Amino acid sequence: MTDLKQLKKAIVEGDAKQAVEVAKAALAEGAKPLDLIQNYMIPAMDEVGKLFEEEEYFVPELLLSGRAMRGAFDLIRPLLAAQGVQPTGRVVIGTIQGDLHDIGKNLVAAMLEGAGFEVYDLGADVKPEAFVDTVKTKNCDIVAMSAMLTVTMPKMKTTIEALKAAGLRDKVKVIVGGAPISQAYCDDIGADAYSDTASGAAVIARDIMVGHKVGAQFAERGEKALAGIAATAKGGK
Ligand code: B1M
Repeated sequence: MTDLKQLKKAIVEGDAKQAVEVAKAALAEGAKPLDLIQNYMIPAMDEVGKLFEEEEYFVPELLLSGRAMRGAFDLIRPLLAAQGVQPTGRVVIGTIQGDLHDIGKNLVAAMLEGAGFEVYDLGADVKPEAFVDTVKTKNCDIVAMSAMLTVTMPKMKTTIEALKAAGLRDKVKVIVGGAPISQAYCDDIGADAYSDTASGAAVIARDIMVGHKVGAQFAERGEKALAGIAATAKGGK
């Protein structure tokens, strides 16, 4: 039986090869993808952050740990998304301009895919105009923004302003998250919802689709998708 503590250790030590090997073995033995993420991989990155704060780790170590996390996560991602449901809605997601942290954002994107959303992932360091263009061209229902740096957090507000200027603010709901973000900040910048976790963001996105007040088409599409998920679950697939 694989010792999952080795997964955490490999990420903390920035050993991508070992992280991938342990994750692969654990999945082959039937470990739950979410268990790996929530109980071993995220705590590993928390420890890396602590070591950085204590000046035991510097940027190169952060990069190596980030790469190890990514390697294991790339194995898990398809498993989270493989639920075979029809699209619940369309989401454009990205880490805001000036911010290169993409691990948390990738988790949110994977959870949204797992919840049946069509996800347009613009990556990290995303300009407000890129969010706006994607909402327009892909007819998105939700804009999801992640931020990890206090200095660049205001770009969330800039993005919301850009949506307003493009006449799109009433057509989309905006969800925000990331370590320095709070409900108070969400309210302050005029976003619609805040979540402190990736899975919470997916639940909120689902709620938005079924309870959206702006247009009936949101509720209709969301209800259909949820019915599909319920049917799939009943069939034991
Ligand atoms: Co940097 N970094 N980093 N970093 N880094 C932090 C964020 C920091 C807190 C470390 C510290 O000082 N303790 C600090 C920020 C301080 C601040 O502003 N308050 C910091 C700093 C200072 C920096 C640099 C400035 C360092 C430097 O160069 N001197 C630099 C900035 C570069 C830039 O972005 N312009 C920098 C660079 C980097 C790396 C590139 C080396 C690397 C990122 C690699 C990558 O992402 N590909 C890195 C890393 C790895 C970290 C830490 C160690 C780990 C971040 C992480 O991936 N966490 C981080 C310390 C820490 O977090 N403890 C740190 C795991 C991830 C799963 O959590 O992203 O919080 P998180 O996501 C969570 C929730 O927040 C939520 O869901 C996820 C899981 O449930 N969530 C959402 C996230 N987005 C959401 C969106 C939602 C909803 C929920 O709705 C849309």
